[in-house]
Amino acid sequence: MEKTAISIDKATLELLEKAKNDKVETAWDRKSALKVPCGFGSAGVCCRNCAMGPCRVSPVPGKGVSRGICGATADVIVSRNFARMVAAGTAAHSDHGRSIALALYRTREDGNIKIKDEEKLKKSADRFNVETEGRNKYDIAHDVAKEGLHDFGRQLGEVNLPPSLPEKRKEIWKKLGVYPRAIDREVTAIMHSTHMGCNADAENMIKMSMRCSLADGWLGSYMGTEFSDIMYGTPHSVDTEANLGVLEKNSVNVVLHGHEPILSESIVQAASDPELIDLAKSVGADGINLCGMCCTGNEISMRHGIKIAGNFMQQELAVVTGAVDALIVDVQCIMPALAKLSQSYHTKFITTSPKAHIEDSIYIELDEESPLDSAKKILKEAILNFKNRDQSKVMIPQLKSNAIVGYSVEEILNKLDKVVNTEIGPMQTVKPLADVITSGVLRGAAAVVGCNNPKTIQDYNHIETIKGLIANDVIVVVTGCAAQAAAKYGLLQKEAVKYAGPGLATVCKLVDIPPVLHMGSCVDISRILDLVGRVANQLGSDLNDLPVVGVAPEWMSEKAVAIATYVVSSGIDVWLGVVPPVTGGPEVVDILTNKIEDWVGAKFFIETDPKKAVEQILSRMNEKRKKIGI
Ligand code: SF4
Ligand code: MSK
Repeated sequence: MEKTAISIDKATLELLEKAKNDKVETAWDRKSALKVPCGFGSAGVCCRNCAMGPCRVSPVPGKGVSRGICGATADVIVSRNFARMVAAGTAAHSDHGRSIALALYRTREDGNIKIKDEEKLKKSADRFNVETEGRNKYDIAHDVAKEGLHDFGRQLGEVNLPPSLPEKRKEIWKKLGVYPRAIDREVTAIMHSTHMGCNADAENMIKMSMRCSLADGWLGSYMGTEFSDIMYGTPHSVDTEANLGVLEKNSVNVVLHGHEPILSESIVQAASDPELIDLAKSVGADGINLCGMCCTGNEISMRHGIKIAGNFMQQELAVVTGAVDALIVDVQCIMPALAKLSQSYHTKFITTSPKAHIEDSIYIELDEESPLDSAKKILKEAILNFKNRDQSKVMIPQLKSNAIVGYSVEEILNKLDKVVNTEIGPMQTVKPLADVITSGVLRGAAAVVGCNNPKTIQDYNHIETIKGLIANDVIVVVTGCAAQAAAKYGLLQKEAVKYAGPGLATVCKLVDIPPVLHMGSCVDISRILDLVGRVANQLGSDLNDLPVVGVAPEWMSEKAVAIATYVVSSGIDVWLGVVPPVTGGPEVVDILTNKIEDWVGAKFFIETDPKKAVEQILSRMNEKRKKIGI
């Protein structure tokens, strides 16, 4: 494995060289221009929640200024900043969930968006207490959407938490006072309590963060996934390819980047329109080559096998290839730098969401009532831009890997069913999975998730973590940009079984799966919660009893902070490979890495060395197995 200070990805390194020659800058250049990051910001001890400040208190306890002008201590400031990160992450995921719920409400027999998975709709109707008997599926869908939307702003009564959530866990949350009340309410509660002159109690602030994050994981994100599956289909395993080598020299290359599948699904639909295909041919192209990036890439690859162009730190490099005719985005993780960069090439940088206007981009708003019409208009822009491509500026790295993506919970159960229930027909239970864990064939399971971050060597932490875990019989599930790192390095192929320990290799061969399973985008971490919850229910235990962990080796976004917090609050230990801005608050650090375990049975581990993180994970799994006698 090639390892430099920047990336282990050869396509990235080749294109960074080209960027240098083309005299354009990337995030890595801007990072080095910023030199040393601000020590106060890094430690989380800078408060600008009112205009008496900003107040920067000492990150070293007992040294320098210890309180802000209002008297807020370092721990109060750190905990409030942490809570605001969780609120922002929850807002982003859950607003995505809200868009999806509204799209479900707009589904029609003759509309652009239809119901694809009726079985999942019925299950969803069941959990929302919506009548299904003798009813039209669109009427059911509209009622399910309405019930789901009520949980965003619910003022009275209880939210509809999924059935996979063990009762024991709900009791823990109730006792601790972190049971989520409504999605928007928890975000608002944090924004209120972190206003000047409100909450000044670090422990209470962390509990508020936990409650808010739980509304993200088990409500907003969960609905985002569940309703997307109902409309666009529940993913099943499908072959694809990954890395920038998926761009094609003679096709109209369109890269879709962002998160919400409403845009990307419409573009996928539009790309098969014969008129647009003819238009592409009329401008001299072989056809339309759709590729995805970041979580949109995960969404469309797992439902259609659309190729993955790369992960977060490669978004600018896609433009640097000179071969992308349009980079089409919606929301989240989109670098504003793309606008200026695109002007150095022929790429049309097209923004589509009123939530993410970017100066100097081409803005074509996605009409949510009629997304297919907007998608065709956007795609036409891309096709007509093909003729402006300057072949002398084109360099497509000849690097891509095969991958299998699309392991939804349903697909994992299908695969297990094929092995154990051939005689009696499908059972759709997690018992076989629970059995291989309790018997010790598998040591445990790990979710490796999250972003890229130029503070780490791109993809190095992801790959080292995944390889270290599978070698030790830990089955790995991946989402987000970590999933795309795994895809690029060939870890999502069945051949990757050569890196697996003997127990995991046996399971993979028997079930016919790779040792690393692609479960989707950031919101799809709800699929992982669902799966772990089902295993816990199967064993009559709680999530914290299982040898299961979460790892975010290269995280960067506020969404990742919300995710990590709901995963820990759900009873699953989380390893962070990038230090979060909390180190200036000793009480906050103690709560997150120690005390929280007494509350919920899991805690945060902060470890920037992936090899050490793997050792810690294995020993924690062994401890857990011993504790529950498996
Ligand atoms: Fe400073 Fe307090 Fe205002 Fe924060 S809220 S900026 S610590 S005075
Ligand atoms: S896209 S949140 S960089 S995983 Fe979901 Fe990747 Fe992280 Fe964005």
